[in-house]
Order: sequence, then structure tokens, then C-alpha cells
Amino acid sequence: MHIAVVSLFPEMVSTIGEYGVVGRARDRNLITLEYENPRDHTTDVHRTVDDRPYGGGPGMVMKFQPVADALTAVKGRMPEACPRVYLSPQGQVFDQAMAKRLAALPGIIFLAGRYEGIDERLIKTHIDEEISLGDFVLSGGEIAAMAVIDAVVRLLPGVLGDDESAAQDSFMDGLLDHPHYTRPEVIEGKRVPDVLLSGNHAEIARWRNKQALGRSYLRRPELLDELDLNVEQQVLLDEFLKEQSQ
Ligand code: 4GT
Repeated sequence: MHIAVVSLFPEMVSTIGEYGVVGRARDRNLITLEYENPRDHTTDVHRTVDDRPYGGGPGMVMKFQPVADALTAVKGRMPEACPRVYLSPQGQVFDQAMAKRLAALPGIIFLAGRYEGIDERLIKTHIDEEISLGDFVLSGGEIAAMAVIDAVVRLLPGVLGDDESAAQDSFMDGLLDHPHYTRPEVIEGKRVPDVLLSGNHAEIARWRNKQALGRSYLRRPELLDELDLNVEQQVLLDEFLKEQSQ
């Protein structure tokens, strides 16, 4: 997959390609990462990328021309059919289903805004999709772009090894993750649940499913509304709630 990011702070975003899972995907040529800085598309001596908002008020707005030219330059180097994605709180809220959809694309061009955001006409003419991480405000779109890139790249075939497969991640089945434990067996008097030491893999899988269902019910009930629990899952959730009230 080919990933491009248009940003005033490309060095900030490029750290994503230097560490961990995304770094390894890049080392193995499973992805390419490239950057375009709107400041390199300015024509005035001050290399101006922002201007005052029409209508007044605080803050500045990213100018149309340098951003448009940066997006056009990067589009020329990318495969056809790469959507241009603008990260902003006004977008569709990002989730695992969206990550899966994006992971099937040949490439994505991300635009990270700064200041109060970009000129609205850019969204109309140069942006295909607007994505939000949720209802909070960041000072720039870079961290949002990095989050989406991380979520998408780890879904690409061959990026995760068998032992870290995305199939078992939380949300892959629409539920929160089950609890995790590692050595030692006792910490400050708190024991690891016995079933996890039993070696009975069917029982362990059953316990994990029960915990995932129970935690989702307690912490994010709206997740269960999206699922049609089968009889087995309904039994596990009932068991969880019974054990919970003991
Ligand atoms: C929040 C999000 C985001 C921002 C989010 C334009 C200038 C937007 C600053 C940027 N804040 N971007 N993507 N919740 N701020 O995803």
C-alpha cells in the first residue's frame, strides 16, 4: 500500500515509519510512506501557508493554493484510485470497519490540517473523504493521520506475524478485548484466573469470549446493539453477569 501525508510537519508524521509494526511493514516494502509539505508550494518570500479568516475571529486558516498544489503534486506520484482523506472533527467517525475498508485500497493520501483548519473550498475540490477520530480537538491533524495509518497498516496481509494476528484484536468481532495476564502468577496478592493456568485451550477460549462479552456489556453497551448475539454468546454473557453479582 502507498501512503502519502500532506503536512506542514512531515518530520512529525515520519516517526510512524520508524517504529514497531509500521516500521517493520516499511522495512519489508509492504508499504511506502511519503510526504509533501504545503510550504514547499508557496511562492512568496515569507512562504506563507496561512491567512486570516473571512468573517473575522481568532486563529488562522490554511490557504487554498499551497495545500491544493501539494495534494496535486502527491497525487501524480500515487496509484490511481487513492482517496484524499482530510482528518477533522467534522468527519465520519473512524472505527475498525473503516480501517478494514481503507486497508483494501492501493493507497491513501492524508491531509493533516493546522491552525483552525483548511479553506472549505479545498474540501469541495480536493478531498474525497473526511475522517474524525472522535469528539475532541487536536492542534493538528498529524496525530490523527498517524493513528489511522497505524490502524490500517496492521491489517495489511503479511504485516503481523501469526502470533500477533489481528484476527484476535478487540473490535475485529465488534467486541472489546478480554483481559491479559503475564508472569508472575501472584502480584500484590492478586492471582491470575485459574482457567488461564489450566492448559485447557477450549476452556480458555470460552473464558476469553465470556470476558469480552461481559466487558463490552458493562463498558460499551452500544457495541452489543450492533451485534446479534448467538445462543452461545447469550449463555456466556448470562454466566458473566451471574458471576459478577456473586
Ligand atoms: C481533532 C481531530 C482531528 C483536529 C479528530 C484542522 C486543524 C483539524 C486542526 C485539526 N482535531 N483534527 N482530526 N478528533 N484538529 O480526529
